[in-house]
Amino acid sequence: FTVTTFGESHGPAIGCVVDGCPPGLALAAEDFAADLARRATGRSRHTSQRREADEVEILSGVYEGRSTGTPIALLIRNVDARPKDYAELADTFRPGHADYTYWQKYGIRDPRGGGRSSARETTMRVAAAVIAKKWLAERHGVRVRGHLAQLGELVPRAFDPGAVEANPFFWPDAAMVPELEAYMDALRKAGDSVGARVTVVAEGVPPGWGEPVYGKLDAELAAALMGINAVKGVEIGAGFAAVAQRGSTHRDEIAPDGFLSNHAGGILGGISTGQPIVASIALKPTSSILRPGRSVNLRGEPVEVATKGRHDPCVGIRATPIAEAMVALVLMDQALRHRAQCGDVGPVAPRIP
Ligand code: EPS
Repeated sequence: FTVTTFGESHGPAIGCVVDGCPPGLALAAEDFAADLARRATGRSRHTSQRREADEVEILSGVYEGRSTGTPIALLIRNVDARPKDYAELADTFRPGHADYTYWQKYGIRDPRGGGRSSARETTMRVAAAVIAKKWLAERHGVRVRGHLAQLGELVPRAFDPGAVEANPFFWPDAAMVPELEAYMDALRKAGDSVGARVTVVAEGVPPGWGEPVYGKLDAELAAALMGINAVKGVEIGAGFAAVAQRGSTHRDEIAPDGFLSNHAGGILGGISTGQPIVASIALKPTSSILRPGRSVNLRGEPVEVATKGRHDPCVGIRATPIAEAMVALVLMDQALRHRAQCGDVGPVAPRIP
């Protein structure tokens, strides 16, 4: 199951090709709306104010409402691109942005909003993952859900799964939402940005998905999650907290009616245990900020860069559906690989619930 995306933030459209979807999956353009709206810009004052409809057109691979097994091409037209806003950026590099590395690599770049490096591209990952989420849910009862686990210094004081979709932050503690709003308002006024942590949990994954040496499930999740714009760290289960744990604590003891903890994050030896899969990402503060910063222009002369435009003061706020998407894409790929190699083998006794 592979996904390729194409398109630039201020080009005419963005799109993707999804290869390897099994035939027979019911799919319609409406299936994409909910997750795309969860990720979209302009849905609260705390994110980029660019107004994109993010309406999916299915160009191929679906006939009479069902996947045919052939490549599924999806297209979203950019309707609120403003390429002229980026004239100044063409001559310099935002500190902390991929502007500089794209230039060094290709010697040519599309400076309009970052072009290909803009988080606009993540729209198509979320769209592609709608297919994976649907197949995983229908075939295996797998549910992939994320939440914002830290915003700058703020950490949830309570965890209520029901609260997550009821606020624009995907925050699991409803009582703290006014605090987050005030925090973001102050940050925006200061022309600055902040980092965040997002956690994704995949429930219902059966034991046995993943490869033991190459293509470990956790390695593929880490690569996929690290491939999201602005991600600087990935943790599976206890992650870096494992450094200070004892083996007697970290190991997840097993009883006939279940594991007694989940420090492993649902993966042992690269293979799913049947427990919830838990992955977290650290997102850096947005580099496109109003606060002036030092840089150089194309001639190597010192300049000051202050990025205007419609940027997110915290990219992590919209990252929850993107992280879910990457987890779902990896899980679907691993599910199909498991089926291809092991067919009907497993789960075998003893089955730990
Ligand atoms: C982004 C910068 C802004 C955001 C964009 C992500 O866009 P532009 O490319 O116009 O500068 O609006 O987000 C989206 C357009 C989107 O759909 O997510 C960035 O620098 O990553």
